[in-house]
Amino acid sequence: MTLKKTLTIAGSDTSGGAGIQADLKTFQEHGTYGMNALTVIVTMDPDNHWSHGIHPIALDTLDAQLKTAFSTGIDSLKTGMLPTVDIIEMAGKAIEASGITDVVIDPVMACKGENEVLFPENVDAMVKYLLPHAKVVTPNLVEAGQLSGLGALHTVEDLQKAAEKIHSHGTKFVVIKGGKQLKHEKAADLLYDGEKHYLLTAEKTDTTYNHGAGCTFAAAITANLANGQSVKDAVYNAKIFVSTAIAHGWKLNEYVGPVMHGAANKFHKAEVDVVEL
Ligand code: PXL
Repeated sequence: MTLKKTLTIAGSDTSGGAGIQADLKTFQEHGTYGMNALTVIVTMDPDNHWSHGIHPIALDTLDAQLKTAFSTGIDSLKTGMLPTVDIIEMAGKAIEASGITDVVIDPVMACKGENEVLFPENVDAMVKYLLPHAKVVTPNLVEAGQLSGLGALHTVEDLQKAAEKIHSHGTKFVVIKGGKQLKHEKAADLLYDGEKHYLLTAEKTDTTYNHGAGCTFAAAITANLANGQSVKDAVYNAKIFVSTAIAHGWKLNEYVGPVMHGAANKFHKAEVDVVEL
């Protein structure tokens, strides 16, 4: 038996909820074979309120990993935290050279709870090196505001405008993760295919234990694409997967509560509605 091969080019979240850990757990839950090329190691300081340390991987080490992974014949891939302009450029050029089309770009700009966009110069590099090669790009509200140049986004109409701007950078589909921050009674995400806008909604879960939700959503889309789903089905099923993971979020320690990546295969699945706008 062979398995579909899914690759994440992303950072390590030592606390295990986000980053490559979220991606690999999610790939496993979808029955795909997960591989990774590590870009950065993120640590958390228990003596300083869990503040994050960012430790980028050397460029030649990333280059060697990309060579290893792509030599195996990847079915789909995602990117996550790419901490420097040089790393974004290297990842983008490797993706382009690979010719892989099922590419999900999760344009991570900051960790949840750390509000500042960490490296503003990375936004331009993502637009230049990553978005033209993306089938799907999955920004959250803050990231969509940055990539579109529209700044703070609050409403579904704001999301539609931002999605159209981001689409013009060359990506085929845009998924904006509105999540709980959006002014909407439900947890709503927007899918734009270049022509039509769709709103996907689920019940909001009243929890702060949602660390890793964004990575998990993008990884589930990536695995669903490897498994042959259309983008629309991949996004719909990924939303069910991540909404269920959030509903079963749990407390790791006094600072962080990760989603439960495997919840959708164990518990009752969350319900998701889709409407065309
Ligand atoms: O959730 C964003 C994220 C992505 N990737 C890594 C992270 C985080 C947040 O902690 O550590 C490696």
